[in-house]
Amino acid sequence: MQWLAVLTLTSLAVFFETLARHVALASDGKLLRVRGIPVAKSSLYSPDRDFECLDGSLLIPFKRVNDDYCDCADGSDEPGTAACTNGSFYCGNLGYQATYIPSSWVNDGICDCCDASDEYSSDVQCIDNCHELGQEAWLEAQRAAELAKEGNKIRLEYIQKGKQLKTENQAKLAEYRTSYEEAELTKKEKEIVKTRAEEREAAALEKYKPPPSPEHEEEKDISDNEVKEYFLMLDSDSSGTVTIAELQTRVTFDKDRNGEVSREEALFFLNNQEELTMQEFIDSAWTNIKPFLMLEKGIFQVAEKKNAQESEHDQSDNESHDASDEHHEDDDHEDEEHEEEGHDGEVEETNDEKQPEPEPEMEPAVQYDEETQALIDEAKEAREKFQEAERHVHDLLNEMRKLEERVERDYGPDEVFASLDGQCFDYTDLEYVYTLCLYGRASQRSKSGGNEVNLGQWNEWIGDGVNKYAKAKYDRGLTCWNGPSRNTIVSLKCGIENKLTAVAEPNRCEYTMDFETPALCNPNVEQNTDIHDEL
Ligand code: MAN
Repeated sequence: MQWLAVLTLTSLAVFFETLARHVALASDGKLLRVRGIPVAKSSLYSPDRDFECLDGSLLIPFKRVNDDYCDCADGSDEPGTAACTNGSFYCGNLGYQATYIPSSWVNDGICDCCDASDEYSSDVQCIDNCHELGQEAWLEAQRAAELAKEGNKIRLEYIQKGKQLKTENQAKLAEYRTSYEEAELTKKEKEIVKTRAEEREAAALEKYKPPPSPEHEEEKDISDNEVKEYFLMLDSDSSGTVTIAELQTRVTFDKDRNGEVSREEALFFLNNQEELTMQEFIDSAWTNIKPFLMLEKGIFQVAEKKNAQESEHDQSDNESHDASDEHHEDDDHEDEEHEEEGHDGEVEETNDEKQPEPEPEMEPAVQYDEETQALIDEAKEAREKFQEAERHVHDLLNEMRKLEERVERDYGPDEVFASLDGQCFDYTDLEYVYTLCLYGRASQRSKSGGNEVNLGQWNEWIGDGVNKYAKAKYDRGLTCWNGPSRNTIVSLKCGIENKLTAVAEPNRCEYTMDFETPALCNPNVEQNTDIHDEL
């Protein structure tokens, strides 16, 4: 038994040491025992001279040390009795871990020191079990050392992966930065092309606009009541709010005229809200919507009306658009008449749209002359290319931000935690399944169903000194009813595999989690076995 041999040698050494701690040599050469003090303080308790209270407040004859009467204000004259309420008694605990207990515990009938030294004159029979405790502690220390050695192999792999990830991320980031600069340039170029194409398109479309007449302008102006009516028309399910989905059924909001109203387009009109009440609509959305509605009334109604009616007259109208440029003046005039019809048509359509109607026609059916159509197509293509370039810049920026965050993240010594970033672990108790995602979030889901509850978002490492990576804080979780937002403190220690081993909620909405990981198995660093060092 290897431990026995080691323990015996250690024990002998400690025994003599401890013996020395408990005795003082009197002038007659006799060993005088001074109870309750360690060897380091024995020179302060010399039987050859008066005793000076350790706080320097009083000098008393040595015979008054441990005479069961408290003389010193700091309790230092009675380390081995319970006379002073503020004194402390030193347990040598040979074979285990020396410790101090309050002097008031001396001879109180309870065994506090494992060597039984605190109950030297009480009725209780204490058994010296320091050796057993020492043996257990020694075994525990052995197990911890073994675990650290095993786990260390995995830790070294993590370090290798972590360093590799860091290099890769840095390289990727550099690439993204270059691509981003290029993408920005491309976007600017596409923007110039788009602006020019749109200018040409707008100029060409001018001739399709009705000539401004005061009467016409007045008609087009939209009164407050009409805004409300318009809101009610948009609110097709009469829910009291206008939503993105409701806007997406209206051609009016197809800003880029690509045949569909995207979520972004709908958000633009709803002032970046998912839905708006009538008042919010009037206050914040109307300003954005009005110009488009006016434009629609000015240009597109004719088309919609024409579509609806499919009149013979429209046929001839279309034909007239196909005619040569010289006839444009006339065409415009005809358009104007139809637009007015269209305006009437708008009211009809408005009423119609209160019922669940099929989606309105998305393509404006105005037949433009070839040259105008070509400019419209060109502008459309330029817009699409610009949007594509814009999306590319946006995506790159997102990726770059994510990577920057990763590159700057504290992955511990030698990037040991890097390969665990994003990995999640579960723990199930009677009521909940808890999930911990490293560098992500902690969450809780009731076993009886319901939504996942956010117990906190990764924040930072908060361990003390060399143990910085033994504790992590997750906060900004779901707000507790009538309380703060939920948060979780994770305690980490060495383990052969990554594992969430315990979860508790010591205070309402404040959680603790215990997590084992090979990332913390380092034989060169003190393992968490308080006793190991004391033997
Ligand atoms: C939920 C859970 C519990 C928490 C209460 C607070 O039931 O998140 O952990 O204590 O809410 O109301």
